[in-house]
Amino acid sequence: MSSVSRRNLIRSSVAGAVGLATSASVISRRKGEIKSFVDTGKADVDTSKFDPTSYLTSFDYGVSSVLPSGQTQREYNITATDQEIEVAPGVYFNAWTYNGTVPGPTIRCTEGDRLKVNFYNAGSHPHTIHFHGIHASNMDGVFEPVQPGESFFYEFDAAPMGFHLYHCHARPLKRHLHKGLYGAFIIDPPEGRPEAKELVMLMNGFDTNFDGENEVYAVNSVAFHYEKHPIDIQQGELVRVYCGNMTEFDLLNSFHLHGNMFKLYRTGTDLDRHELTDTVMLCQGERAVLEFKYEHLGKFMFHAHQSEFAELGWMGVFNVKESTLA
Ligand SMILES: [Cu+2]
Repeated sequence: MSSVSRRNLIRSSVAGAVGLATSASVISRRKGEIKSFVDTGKADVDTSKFDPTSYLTSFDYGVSSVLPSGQTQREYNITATDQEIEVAPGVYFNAWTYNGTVPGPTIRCTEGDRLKVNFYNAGSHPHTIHFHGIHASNMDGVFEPVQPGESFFYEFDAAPMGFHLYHCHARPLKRHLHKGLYGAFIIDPPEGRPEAKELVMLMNGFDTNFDGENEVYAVNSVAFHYEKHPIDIQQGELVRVYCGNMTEFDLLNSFHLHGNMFKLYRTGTDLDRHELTDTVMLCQGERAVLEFKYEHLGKFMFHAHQSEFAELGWMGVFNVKESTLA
């Protein structure tokens, strides 16, 4: 039995003193690790290398041009590299990255745009880029592993509108994903979405001691970053979160919002149909667009509703301030 299924068996064992005792020891061991990673003596990660706050609102629209047909073309350059990243102050992880960061750049375009992606593999293992969405089989990034030192050129028309992902599809998939080869892929509807403060949040985790489980959880890679650096929003302002789950090893992750409810648009592929809730559970690779406005001022938490993940780093705060909007 793999460690993953064993772990989930432990978690799902509802009754029995043996099961409960095992769960408790797993959690307390991991709580010890939280303490050690919080107490490395370093106040914060080096945000000159990766700043989760600026990542929230950084969108890569590529180099755009207009084709003779009138279609917009967007060209992106993506390079895979082996790179050490800091997932909590003083806690480092040997990642594999797209363009040097985990997650990679947020690729953004409009439905119907022609996308050209120049992929170069400067890493030490074969990689690919598999985009979610509709495209030809030979552009799917699964059958042509790109060897170190080699390139591949992906070309397709962006469809359908929604919140998608891209990630490496080389085998073993679990390893290539967990190492950090993924990013957000937003295809805007041709008519756009209503004006909002837009934030990208990819939920992820890191196995820092190679035991096949995550020791650190986060949104956008750095444990507790948005608790330490709350995200300012304005009272009454429409906020749109593109929330995706790229956590490996754990089958589910979740987003829970305090003091409010959000409109949940699953996969962001429908502008009208939504559900009103304060918690969404997402499987690996699943994503959603969340929209909300805050009525009350002050600090409000958002975090995984799996308490263990929240305590191991997946915890943030929105700071709602008086509106300066007209
Ligand atoms: Cu890979």
